[in-house]
Amino acid sequence: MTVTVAAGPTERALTRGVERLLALQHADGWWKGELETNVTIDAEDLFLRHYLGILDERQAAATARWIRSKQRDDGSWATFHGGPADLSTTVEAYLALRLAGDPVDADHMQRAAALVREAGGVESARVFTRMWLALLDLWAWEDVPVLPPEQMLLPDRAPLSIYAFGCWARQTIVALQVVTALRPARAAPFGLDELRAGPAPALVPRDAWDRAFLLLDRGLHRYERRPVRRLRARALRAAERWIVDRQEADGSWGGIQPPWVWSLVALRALGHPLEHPAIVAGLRGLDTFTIEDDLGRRVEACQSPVWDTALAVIALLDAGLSPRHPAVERAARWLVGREVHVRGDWAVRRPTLAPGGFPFEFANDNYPDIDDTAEIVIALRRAGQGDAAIDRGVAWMLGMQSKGGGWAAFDADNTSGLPARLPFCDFGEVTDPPSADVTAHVLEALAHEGLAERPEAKRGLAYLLGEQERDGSWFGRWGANHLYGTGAAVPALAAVGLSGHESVGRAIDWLAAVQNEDGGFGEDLRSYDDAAWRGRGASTASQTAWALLATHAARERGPVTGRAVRWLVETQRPDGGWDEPWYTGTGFPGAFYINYHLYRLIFPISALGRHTRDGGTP
Ligand code: R04
Repeated sequence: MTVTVAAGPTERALTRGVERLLALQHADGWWKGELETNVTIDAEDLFLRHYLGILDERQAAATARWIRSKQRDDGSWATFHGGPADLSTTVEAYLALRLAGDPVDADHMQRAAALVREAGGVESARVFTRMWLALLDLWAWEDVPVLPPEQMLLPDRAPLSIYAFGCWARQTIVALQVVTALRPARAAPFGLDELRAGPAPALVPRDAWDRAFLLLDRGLHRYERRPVRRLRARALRAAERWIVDRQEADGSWGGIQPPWVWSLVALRALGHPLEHPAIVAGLRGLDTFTIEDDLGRRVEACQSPVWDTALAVIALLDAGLSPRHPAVERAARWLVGREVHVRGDWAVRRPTLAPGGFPFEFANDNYPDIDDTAEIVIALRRAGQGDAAIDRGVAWMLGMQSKGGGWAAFDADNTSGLPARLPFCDFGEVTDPPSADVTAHVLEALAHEGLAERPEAKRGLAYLLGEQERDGSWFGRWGANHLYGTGAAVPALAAVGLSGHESVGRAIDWLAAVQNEDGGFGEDLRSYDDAAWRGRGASTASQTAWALLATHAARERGPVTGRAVRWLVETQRPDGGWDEPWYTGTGFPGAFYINYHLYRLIFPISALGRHTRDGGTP
């Protein structure tokens, strides 16, 4: 029963938060917070435009302003707020500023260049960075790993077929097959000698696989000098068709920047003019991912409208809004219309499964996201809309379960260990294995649908319990980090009736042990590399809310909960929102992080809503 107490501070905070969220809804029913990542995305936008010959001085200046505003005191750039110097990011930011006209002898440029040299020079930058340099004729294509387009001719289920890679890597690889085969370049109007530090130490193979793949790369480099002409031509045609077939309605590829910009480079390198419809649509789409305000010009690496909207609907219902509230109705109706009715790449592993998933972005028919589908099933059921879409979404999720019982983001059984061993793959995850956070969301959705007794749910539960760490927490693959995993897993366990399970008790003990002095919760991104940082870091609104989702599900009403609620109430801004410069979203652990600008509002509303509606907080 909902207990309505006289509006105390918690209720007032909740109301203010809800009002702010309602004010941010788009007229069509959706929400979309800025998806902030790092300046490589902005730098690469300038590289792309330089290569295509469409770099506009005004755009370059506005982007340069943004990039300069993110420079650290030591002259470097990081990949997230408060993060350490990152060599590849600094190289790309520096070169983008050079393209925009910043002089080599400017103080901020000299500090950046010195830092690059100290950190090993361009020679030690990641493969992607060196490929961009090659496109600007600042690096030899010979000195990047080879990605032969002949890979397209492998059977779909072959060990190193493109379908052995996660969809984000797959789409980038097909574009890069074309690019590394054709070796296009448009010279930058400057050199980069000031960034060199001498040859990078040769890679030392650690085992037989490393040796095998280094030999393969050497062999491929030799093959590249005299490819079999007819085979090469056929492979390039296959790659081109694959790329053109996968462009989305908004002009993107997969709704994410890396395959998008490299696909545009590939199409141009194949000889298509800028007027080619795919290039026109691609460039126009990029404009819709570009934000320009007084802070400068920047490009979103991805957009999260479907994800944000599903989570916002859940939050508003948690806060006590009626499913018939017009904002909820409009949002739910918009969500129903986002269902994907066609097969995507996922069908390679599940050829007989009917479509029924939902994407993360406005347009991504080829790669619906299992995580989004789970949250939408929950949101729509609670909002009382889209029965048929819910059923298809559930059937699709059930069919996308991986062999081990877990669920991944975009594919089933995408777990090969081979892709990560290629010399090309030196950045981020390249496969899409199941994770605890996605599995927890699916399990919660299945339980919500009354399907907790289905064999798929039982196997999902076993997977999830098996993923619990010895300290009682769960790893967060797509959110930072053990607070995100635990904030997903405990509500899922509660949904299947296990709120009193010893595993939940251990999770709550872990939360109690990592709670900050100030009552909030925070987890530094260093936790991905160093277990000492698990659950530790400056308190943030979203991470405090995740902890509260767990304590709520565990029916823990003691001081841990009370202090965390108080932290949220006391740190709320007068406008109903929260500040959150810290990144709490994860693209690739250890490599690519995301600040989802609505997380700081949506998750506190869910947490405060659930806690106040269940009888108030201690
Ligand atoms: C939050 C959970 C929903 N779902 C994950 C979706 C995340 C959407 O945001 C991104 C996805 C991305 N993928 N790949 C990249 C990427 C960036 C995002 C990516 C980034 C850099 C490079 C290559 C790929 F912001 Br380089 C899938 C589970």
